Amino acid sequence: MKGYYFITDSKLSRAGNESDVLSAVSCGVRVVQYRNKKAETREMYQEAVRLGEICRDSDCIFLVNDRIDIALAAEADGVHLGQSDMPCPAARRLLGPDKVIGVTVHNLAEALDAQSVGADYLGVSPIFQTATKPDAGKPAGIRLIEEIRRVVDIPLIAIGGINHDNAPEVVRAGADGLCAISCVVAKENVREEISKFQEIFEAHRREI
Ligand code: 3NM
Repeated sequence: MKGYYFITDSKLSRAGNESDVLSAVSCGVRVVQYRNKKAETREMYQEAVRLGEICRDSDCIFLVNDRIDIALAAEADGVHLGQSDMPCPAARRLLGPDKVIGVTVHNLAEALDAQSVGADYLGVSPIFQTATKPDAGKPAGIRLIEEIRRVVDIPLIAIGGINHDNAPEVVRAGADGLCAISCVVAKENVREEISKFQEIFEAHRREI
């Protein structure tokens, strides 16, 4: 779970989720998260099946945000859970030992807890101010990545207000991956934006 981590956003996307995911896998993205807070269950299921097929064809991990039922029905590789979603141990009982479970954390205590209950990776957020998720809360800054990095072994994916200018400091702080939504899907050339993030990641990554 290294490098740029892709999350869909149908509200911000210019080209649509399917086109965006095709662009992401064509750039070599290794993880795609299907996040859709608005769609009805039927639409979500159908879209998850289609996006999952695209990812499977490219050996890319396909995760569903929040909806364990959709992840199971669409045979996704796992889920990403927020702090108000299903608790990780309950999700693990439903999904079994082999599925990937990511958990969003906002502080060190949440990070230690998520690791101890079996999360496979952490979303660390929000690093900077973001308009994409209005209820994201106060930006934590890169210090939160450094702080969590010192005590947690599982991969850390940084999210929230990340752009090409601030991405280097995020990677240098110890993030294993980084995600930017508005700076990618709302832009004209999604591939170009992702490739720039991948270049930044390779230039600044630190081996741990
Ligand atoms: N989760 P952008 S912030 C999906 O803080 C999401 O948990 C967040 O979008 C959190 O890259 C966020 O446009 C949106 O700031 C990030």
